[in-house]
Amino acid sequence: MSLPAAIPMPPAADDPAPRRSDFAADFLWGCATSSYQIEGAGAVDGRVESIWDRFAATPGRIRDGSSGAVACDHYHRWPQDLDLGRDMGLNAYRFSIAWPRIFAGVGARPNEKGLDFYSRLVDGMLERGLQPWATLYHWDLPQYLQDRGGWNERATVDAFVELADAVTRRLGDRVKHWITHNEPWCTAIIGNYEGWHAPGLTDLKTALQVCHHVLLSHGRAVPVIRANVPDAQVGLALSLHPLRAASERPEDHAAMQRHDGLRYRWFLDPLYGRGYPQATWDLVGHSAPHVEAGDLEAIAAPTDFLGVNYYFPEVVADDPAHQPFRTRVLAPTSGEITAMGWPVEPRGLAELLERVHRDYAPGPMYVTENGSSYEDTVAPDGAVHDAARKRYLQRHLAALRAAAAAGVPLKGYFAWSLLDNFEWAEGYQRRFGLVHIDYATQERRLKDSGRWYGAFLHGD
Ligand code: IFM
Repeated sequence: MSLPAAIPMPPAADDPAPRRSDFAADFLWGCATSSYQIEGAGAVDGRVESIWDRFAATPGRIRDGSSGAVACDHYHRWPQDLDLGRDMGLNAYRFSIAWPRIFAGVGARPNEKGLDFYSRLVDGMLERGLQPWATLYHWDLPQYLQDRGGWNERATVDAFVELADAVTRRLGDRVKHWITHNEPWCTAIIGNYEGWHAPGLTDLKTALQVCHHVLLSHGRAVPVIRANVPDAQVGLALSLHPLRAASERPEDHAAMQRHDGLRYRWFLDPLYGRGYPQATWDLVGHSAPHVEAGDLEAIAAPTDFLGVNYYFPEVVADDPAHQPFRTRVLAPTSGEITAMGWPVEPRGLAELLERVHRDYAPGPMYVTENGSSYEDTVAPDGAVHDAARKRYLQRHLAALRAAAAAGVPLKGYFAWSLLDNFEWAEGYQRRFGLVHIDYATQERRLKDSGRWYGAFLHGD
């Protein structure tokens, strides 16, 4: 397992500007979004409460006290949003299914109005030449399932398989690309151990059981999707970071290895048939998940691609105060950062993709998210001159080209995100879109970064 040794890479001299022709002619170019972050229409057409509605309604959970109740009103304005994607020159669009729109309760029949919405949306994509990429779970668990224990309960695995079945039966004639889960790390660890995402729990044992059930639900959904969609391409999207040790000290190197065990191998090892990494299993002790016979085989169901979401490298230090991992991820103290406080390191993208390819050979790989948040303003000329985001995008596409040249079987790239949207615990204060949203008027405005992406896609 090839974890590179330590410390930040030196800033690279600028790579030549990327051109579309640097990539294969059939390369997919998309933008990604997720249901809760953009749809709004919280109580329309039979949608029920999600854990994010409940979390957002809890004082102090969301930085600006907001919620996804209205968001970008994409539920009603999707034709305009898809037009923007088409005009930019995208040939793919990644969206997610809101589970609370599909099942209103345990034992309920699928909600036809919810399915109809996604059916219309998919037709809209196909009419505009956008290949639909559907994610089945991007964090908006129905609250009624959380009330029964959420992902900590094995029954939620069955409920997810039922969701996968209902949705792929309805959309599988037109949607061929399926992502079971987006970023299981966030579902499990941020939501149940770090606690700053819904449902807001802070218990390691719960988080690792949630993680196991999320991975199991992925593996159990794969054959169901294949049965309903014979020509399906199925995978999942992981959020991953290249790691750096905070210093040359052996303690920091060891901390980086321990962090790697949880952040990277805890997910990828079982997905690619190696079971949970023993060192991490031993480290977590009684917090290790309950695993039943056959679970690991199910999790390792063969997939057609791996989605990688990349934002930034993590710098890890030894921290004896943080048991059992004794690790701390450090905030950057120098260098370029985004409004999220995340370091900008395009080369990290190539490094990460090369490592995953080398370690697991997952087959075709897609960058299923990559993007940046900046404090955008509308200039007097009516435009959003987001030069930093444009540069971020250019430099990451140059890194993508480098990874492809190094032999990574890259097949596509999805910028996060098409629209500014509800950035979870940060509310609307953090903007990631290539399209600016004026939340007071719902006016859409293509930013300079979106214009650049369009020019890149329309160029040679
Ligand atoms: O907005 C999120 C998205 O929902 C999941 N990946 C990271 C993005 C930026 O934080």
